[in-house]
Amino acid sequence: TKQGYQWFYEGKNGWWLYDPRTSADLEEAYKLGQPTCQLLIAGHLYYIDFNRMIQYRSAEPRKRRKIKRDARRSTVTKGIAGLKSF
Ligand code: V3L
Repeated sequence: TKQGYQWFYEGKNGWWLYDPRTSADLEEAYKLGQPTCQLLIAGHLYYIDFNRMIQYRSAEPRKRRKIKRDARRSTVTKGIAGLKSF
């Protein structure tokens, strides 16, 4: 999330930013070259798959969301982690 990149997950008709703490954890795992990581997000364990660029809850593995790592200014966001920005 430094160096001008941010992490996003898919919402309805747009992208949400991850919360800053989760975003930092994602960036660290990504930079280490880990193929996957597991993160606690809002009290639920999520799997992140960096090869497929998806996230899903361990309890609901069929419900997947796309994720992306993208340049800071190139994506219009819905907000941060479910908090809408206007
Ligand atoms: N960070 C925060 N909340 C999340 C995340 C995440 N990375 N992933 C899922 N949730 P699922 P619209 C999203 C929430 O995939 O209107 C948005 O943040 C997710 O919240 O089945 O469709 C909004 O709050 C959902 O409430 O594990 O764009 C909300 O959806 C819940 O976890 C509506 O967004 C289950 O998601």
